[in-house]
Amino acid sequence: MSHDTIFRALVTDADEPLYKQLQGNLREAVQSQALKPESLLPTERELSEKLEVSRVTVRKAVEGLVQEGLLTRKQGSGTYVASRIEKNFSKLSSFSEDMKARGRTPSSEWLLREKGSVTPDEALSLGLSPGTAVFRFHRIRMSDGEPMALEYSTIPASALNHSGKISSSLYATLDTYGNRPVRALQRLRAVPFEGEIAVLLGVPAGSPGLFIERRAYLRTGQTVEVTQSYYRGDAYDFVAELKTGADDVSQPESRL
Ligand code: 16G
Repeated sequence: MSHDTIFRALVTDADEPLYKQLQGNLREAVQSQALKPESLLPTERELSEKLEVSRVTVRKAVEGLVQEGLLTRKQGSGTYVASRIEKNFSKLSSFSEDMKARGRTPSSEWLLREKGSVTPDEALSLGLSPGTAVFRFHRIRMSDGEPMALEYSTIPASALNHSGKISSSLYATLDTYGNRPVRALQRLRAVPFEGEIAVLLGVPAGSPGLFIERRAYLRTGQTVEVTQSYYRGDAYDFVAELKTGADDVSQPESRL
C-alpha cells in the first residue's frame, strides 16, 4: 500500500489549518482507495513524526474523520478505514455524497419515475393543497454496483421546476434549482426485509434492516422531500454525535 498521499507534506503557513490539510489528504487516500476499507492507519506517533506536526493536530484530524464515519477506532488495536458504511446521522447528506466520500461509486436503478397529483396522505405530509403536482421517484441505490438501499421519494414538482429529469443525485438536481433541503427530520426503525424488498436488495428474506423516513425542508419551512428508505442492516452503522442538553435549546418544531 502506498502512503504517499497520507504522508504528503503539510504547509505550515497556509490559510487552511494543519489538521484540515491532513484530513484532506486522508480523505483523498480513502477516496482513491490508496487506503482500502478495513486497512489500518499509521499510528498517531508515526503520522506526527513523519509529517512534523504535533500529536494534537493528528488526533484532531483523525477524530473529525471518525465522527464523519470515514474512519473507525478499534479499542487497543488502532484506527481503520471503516468497512461498513458509517453514516453520520446528524448530517443532511445525500446517498451520492456519502458513497463518494468513501471512494465508492454511487448509481441507481430506477423502479419508478412518475409525475402525478398528491394523494391525501402526501398532501398532509408535504403540506401541499389537494391536486398539487408531485414527482415520485423509486430507486435502488447501489454502491460499486451492489444494492445498498431502496428509496421511495415524493417531491413537489415545483421544486424541480416541473422537470422530472434528475441527474443521478436528487439533491444535486434540487440544488441546481436552489431547492436543496437545509433541514430534515428523520425517524428510523428496525424491520425485517421481506418479499419484494428483500428481493430488490438481494438479501435473504427476513434479513434485518432499517426503515428510515426523512422529511426535509427548505429554508422557508416548505417541505421539499418525503423519502422512505430501506437501508441494509448488514452494510450500515448509523453514527451520531451526542451532546449534553445544557446549552442546546433547539427542539424539533414538527413531528414526522
Ligand atoms: C439519502 C436520504 C434520502 C435522500 C437521498 C438523496 C437517508 C436515510 N436518506 O439516501 O432522503 O433522498 O439521500 O440522494 O439518508 P441522492 O442525492 O444521491 O439522490
